[in-house]
Amino acid sequence: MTVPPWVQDAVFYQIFPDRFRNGDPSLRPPNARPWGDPPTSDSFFGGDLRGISHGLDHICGLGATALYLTPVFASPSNHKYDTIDYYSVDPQFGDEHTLRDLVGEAHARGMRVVLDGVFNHCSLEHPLFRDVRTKGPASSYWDWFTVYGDRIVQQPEPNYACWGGVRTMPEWNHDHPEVSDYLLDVVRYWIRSCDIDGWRLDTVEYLPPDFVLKVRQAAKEEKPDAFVLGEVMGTAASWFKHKAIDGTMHYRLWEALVGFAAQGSLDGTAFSRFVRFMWRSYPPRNGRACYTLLGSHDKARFLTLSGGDARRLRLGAALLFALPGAPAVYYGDEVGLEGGGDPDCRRCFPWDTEQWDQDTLELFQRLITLRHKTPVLRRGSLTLGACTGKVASFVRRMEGQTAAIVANGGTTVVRAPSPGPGPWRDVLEGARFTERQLSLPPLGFKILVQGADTT
Ligand SMILES: [Ca+2]
Repeated sequence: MTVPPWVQDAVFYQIFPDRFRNGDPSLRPPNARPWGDPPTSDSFFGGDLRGISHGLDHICGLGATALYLTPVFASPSNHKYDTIDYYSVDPQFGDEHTLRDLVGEAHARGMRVVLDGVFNHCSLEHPLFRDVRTKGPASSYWDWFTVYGDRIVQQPEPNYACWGGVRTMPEWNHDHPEVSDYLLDVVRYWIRSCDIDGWRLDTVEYLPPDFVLKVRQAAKEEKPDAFVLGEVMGTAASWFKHKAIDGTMHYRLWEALVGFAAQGSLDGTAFSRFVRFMWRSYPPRNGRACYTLLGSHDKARFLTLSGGDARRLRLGAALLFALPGAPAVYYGDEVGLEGGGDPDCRRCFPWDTEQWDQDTLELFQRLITLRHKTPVLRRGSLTLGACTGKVASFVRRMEGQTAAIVANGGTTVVRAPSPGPGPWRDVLEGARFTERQLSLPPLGFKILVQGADTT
């Protein structure tokens, strides 16, 4: 199994396109809300693909090297997880040319672009499902869906397979060869037409593994180093065993980071042992290709889960960028954007820099720069240092370089053992470190490196 080598060196930036930036005011959803209003489950704000192009300076300035966009294809909703037409960019976002331009601009900056593939289900208004609704079993597409009866019934309960029982999201019948072919053609089409670099597969646990395997094969046939990232909420070990995906969205690590850094509910030992357990649960090539995150469109913002305490967000970020995986920044986290659960975690990006938490932004930039210039943080092994009380300690090793992070999840000053014999370089302080013990302020951390120079 070959996992694309670029992924282990990548830093992702996730964008919810309606909320990142309005780059083309002529593309305006009906009833668009003023930028920055509180989002609701059905509000639109007018962000678009041109806006993402305009935001590339900010994203590159942060140090991100890959974009993950939530769905961009034609759909009636603001989140676009209910597709109407897999072959059209949603007209509120732009068109195929705008997407091709965006990918081209990203590539020119050395960045990759991964799109969201929602292949489990479609919209109630997808033309093929409409055909089934209208014609019943006489429709040529009747077998493309799973209907329990001889006509479609939506109320009070849908009588057809639909995602999570949501009647507006009928599920494809992937066992039908024509359905599989239809969706696999979509996988190929956007790689060929816009040169995208991979697919994030929505709700992959609901898809037949054989179909997911075919998606991965189709993507690699079009582009050998295409990345196939699955949204697996539980453990992804069986998906890796079957070589169906390259990496997963690492929500299990996210839970641990929230527990240790945001909420203080996990102590240093429990947190670090869990992280090591997760790392050992996956083949290293897949572990390094896991999309590790502090936030996403499906979770309350890390800063909000931290009770608004930016020190906790920074502690989470330091761990995220020092641990294995392909770390991701959810748009706005880097400037201290807050938000509770969906839909509040999908607020508009604040382009007024007066609203930014500059200290947090600067730390994200420093951590990402450090990660890019320190190979051991991207490719090294993972072992535990001395973890006691609220202190977690991780050591990363590869030939010629060692790094360590010691993190204090508690709210008092602590002294902790050095992760190993020095001398080390304290890379955030820019100082030589030779002590046998180190002192950490409340919610503080230290990143130490020894071996090959990182400059
Ligand atoms: Ca717009």
